[in-house]
Amino acid sequence: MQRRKFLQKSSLSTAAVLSSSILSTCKNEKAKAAAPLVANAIKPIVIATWNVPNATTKAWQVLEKGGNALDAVEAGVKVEEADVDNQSVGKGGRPDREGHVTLDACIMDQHGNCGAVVYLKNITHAVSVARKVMEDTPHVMLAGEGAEQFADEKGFEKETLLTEKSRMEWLEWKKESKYEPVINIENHDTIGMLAIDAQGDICGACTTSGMAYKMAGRVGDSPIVGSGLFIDNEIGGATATGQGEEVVKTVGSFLVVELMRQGRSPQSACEEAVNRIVKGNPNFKDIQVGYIAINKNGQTGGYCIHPGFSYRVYSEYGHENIESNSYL
Ligand code: SD4
Repeated sequence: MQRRKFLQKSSLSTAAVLSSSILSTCKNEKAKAAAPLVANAIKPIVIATWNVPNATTKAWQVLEKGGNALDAVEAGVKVEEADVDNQSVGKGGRPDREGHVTLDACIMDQHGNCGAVVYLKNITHAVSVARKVMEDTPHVMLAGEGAEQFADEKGFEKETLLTEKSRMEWLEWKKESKYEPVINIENHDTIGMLAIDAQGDICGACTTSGMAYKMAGRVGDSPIVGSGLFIDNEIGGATATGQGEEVVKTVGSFLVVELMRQGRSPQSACEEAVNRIVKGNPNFKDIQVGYIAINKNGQTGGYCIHPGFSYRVYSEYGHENIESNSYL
C-alpha cells in the first residue's frame, strides 16, 4: 500500500516534470530557466545507495522534525561510518594493501558549497571533517596528514579504524595479493545520500573507505565533487557507488545532474551515465557502478551495470529498498 502511494505520488509529480520539459522546448531561454520544477514536489525525502535502513531512518528523523537536508545527510551517513560491520565505510572499513584504512568523503549543500577529505586516517566521521572543511576553511578539499591535522584541531577523536575482522581478511588477501574488486561485495557499503528538506533544499553526502586493498594513496570518486556526488539545488542531485575510477573518468554525478537539467528524469539520467561507462569499454562486465538521483520534484531513479545494487528511499509515502534496474 505504502509503495503504491509512493509510486502514485511519484507519477503525480511527473506532471510537473512534463510541464517543465514542454517549457524546455520553447525558444525563449529565459522562460526555460523559469520552468516550474517544484510543483507537486515530494518533500521531505531521502535516498541512499544500498540497503541502509538505519542510515535513511536517521536522516528521515532529522527531516521529519523540520531539520535541514545538510544535517540530515550528515547524520544519516554517520550511522554507516560508525557501523563496524559495514566494511566499506568508516570504522571497520577494509584497508589498503598495506593494511591502512583510509577514508574519502564529501558533502555538498544547497548553495553549491562543498567540502571533502581524501586519504584520511584514524578518524571515523570523515563526512563531518568534510563539512568542517566546507564551513571553516577557504578550501574545498584536504588530504592525508593535513586533513588529519585539521580534524585534530577541530577536536575529532582519533581511533583505530582497522577492526580485527578486516585485519584478518586483509591477511588472508595478502597470501595471493590479487587486486580483483568483487562486484557487489558491499551489499551495504560506501554510502551516497541525497535529501530534500521541507524547504525544498537539496543536499548530499558521500563517504567510503574506498576499494578494498587499493594501492596506498589511491583516492576514488566518492570525495570528488562532480564524480561521487553532485548537487544543483535548482535541478537535483546524484551520487555514485562502485568502481570509482570509472565514475571519475566520466564525471558521473555531474553528468547525471546535467542530463536532468536537459529534461531527463532521474531514472533516464542514471541510465545514460551508466551507458557512458559501458560504451566502448571491453571490460565493462568486470565493473560495477551504480548511480542514484533525485530531482527537485522528489522523483528518484537508480541504475547500475550488474544486477544486485539497490537503493533506499524514505518519504512520507514509504520507506523501502528498491532493487535497481541494471544494464546486464
Ligand atoms: C571508490 N566508489 O572508492 C568507491 C567505492 C565504492 O562500493 O563505492 N564501493 O571507488
